[in-house]
Amino acid sequence: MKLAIVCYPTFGGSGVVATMLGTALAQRGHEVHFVTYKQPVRLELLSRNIFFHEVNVEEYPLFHYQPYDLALSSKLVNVVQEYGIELLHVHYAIPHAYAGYMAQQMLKEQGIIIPMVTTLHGTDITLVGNHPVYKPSVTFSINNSDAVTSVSASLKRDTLKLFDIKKEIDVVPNFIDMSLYKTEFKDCDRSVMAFPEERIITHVSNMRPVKRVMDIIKIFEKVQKEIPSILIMVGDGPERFAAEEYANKAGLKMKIKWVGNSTEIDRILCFSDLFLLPSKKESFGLAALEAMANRTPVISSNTGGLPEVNEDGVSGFTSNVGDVDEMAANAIKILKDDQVLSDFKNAAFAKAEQYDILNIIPQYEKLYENVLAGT
Ligand code: GMT
Repeated sequence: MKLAIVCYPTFGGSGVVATMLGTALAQRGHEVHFVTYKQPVRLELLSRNIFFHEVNVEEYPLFHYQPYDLALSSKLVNVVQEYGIELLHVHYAIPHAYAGYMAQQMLKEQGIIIPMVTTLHGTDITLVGNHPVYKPSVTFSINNSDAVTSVSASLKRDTLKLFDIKKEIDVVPNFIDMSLYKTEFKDCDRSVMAFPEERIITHVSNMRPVKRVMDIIKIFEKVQKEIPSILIMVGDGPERFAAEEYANKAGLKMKIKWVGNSTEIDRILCFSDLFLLPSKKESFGLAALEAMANRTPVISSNTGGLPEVNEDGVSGFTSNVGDVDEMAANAIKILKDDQVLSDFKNAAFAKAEQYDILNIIPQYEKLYENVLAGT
């Protein structure tokens, strides 16, 4: 099959999932064309079956906002015509589903019928898409997709609650390539970061308000009073400055390492003992799954799709959003005893295995076949 994948090329989860999906499909013999404004951060182009098409937006002084969705739909039309693409798979509704729909209409005029699958990732529904300035367009593009998927059952419920949806939504959960985590030898040398007696606690995110970065610092502040530990903060974003300032004032400067946007996430997670994700909202929590695949238990909030991924009392613990005291108490429960920690690590890994890419890719392939059969 020849398909075009539209996604955000950044560190965000939706772009990472789209990249992993496209890469796996290419390995299974499909021809995959990524269409986006920059090469996706995790995309390795060296494959016979992977293509990347950059969307360029010409700047013009008249425009206060450059029309990316127009440039994207035009690019899609060109790529479909030039490479004989059979299907569009757009990740993140805004503006990708809208641009995809426009491309479909333009192609129809030339007698080319091409189906579009839209995958909803979370903030395109709960935070951004739901805003009145976007809502009619998001509703329209979801209802006019040939198939719609959501990355968790929780996100499906939210979509049906917040929008007037007439289309069936299939839940196809996010996934991880477990073969990468099953190798016998792994360089998890923790001595580069911590002393032997210290536990390593980690957080990875874009540090936007929805991640509640201050809660992370407050949880760690309590934990480190009971357990010798360090906190590694991976990523960057608007909440970092205030959180760093608070941490420094609380005397935690030497115990927290802010490493910024790292390309060594798996290496860091591999030597971590605990992962913190106390988000206000999370449709899935891919970062938690990546931690679990690295045998790192998770302390998270119980919002959105997080309880589907992080099983309370098994792969870690879930608590109400903002319940820093309970999250810290649960973190201490996991970290204070070697055997308990080891049990949680094994359980986190076992839970991650449910989301192995091998179980999920066939679901997408089946969906593509159904959609193509319907056109
Ligand atoms: O919130 C982020 O970290 C980025 C955002 C995105 O759009 O890439 O992540 C969303 O999609 C991910 C992949 O499906 C999910 O794992 C995240 O939970 C979801 N974020 C939110 O719902 C806040």
